[in-house]
Amino acid sequence: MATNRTFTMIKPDAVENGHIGAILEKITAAGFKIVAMKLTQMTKRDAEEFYGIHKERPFFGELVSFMTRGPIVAAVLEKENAVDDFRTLIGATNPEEAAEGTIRKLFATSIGENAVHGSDSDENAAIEAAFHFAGREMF
Ligand code: 3AN
Repeated sequence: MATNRTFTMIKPDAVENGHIGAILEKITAAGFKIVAMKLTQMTKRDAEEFYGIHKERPFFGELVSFMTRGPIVAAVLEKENAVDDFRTLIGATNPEEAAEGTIRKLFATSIGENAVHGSDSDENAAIEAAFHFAGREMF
């Protein structure tokens, strides 16, 4: 059953480039309600666990060092059909392939440094939200 919730991170590149406010504006303008949010920094161990599914991929080391190099904004978002609608709003993994107006088209610089994360399933959204937030931090 759909939970109508998804998990996102504004990644270190977008935080460094001063895009937190503009990205949150796009997210809320698209009808998502923020039900949890914080500025935090992942440790190497956190990133290795969070991205464990990619550990055999050639870019894994690069991904872990990128995701730990500075703070991120972690958030849980609520909207009907949240997972799919948020993936549409952020656009393709590679910003060169992302549709016009999507967050990655506007703010990402490369396939590795692609500004935002969005969960790929309801199951992963719940796992990823619980990774970053205690129950009392989600509203
Ligand atoms: P998405 O974030 O669109 O779900 P995934 O799950 O395939 O994409 O990849 C997770 C993260 O790994 C991406 N957001 C990106 O930061 C990084 N990544 C994916 N493919 C590459 C690649 N070819 N080279 C470098 N980093 C990549």
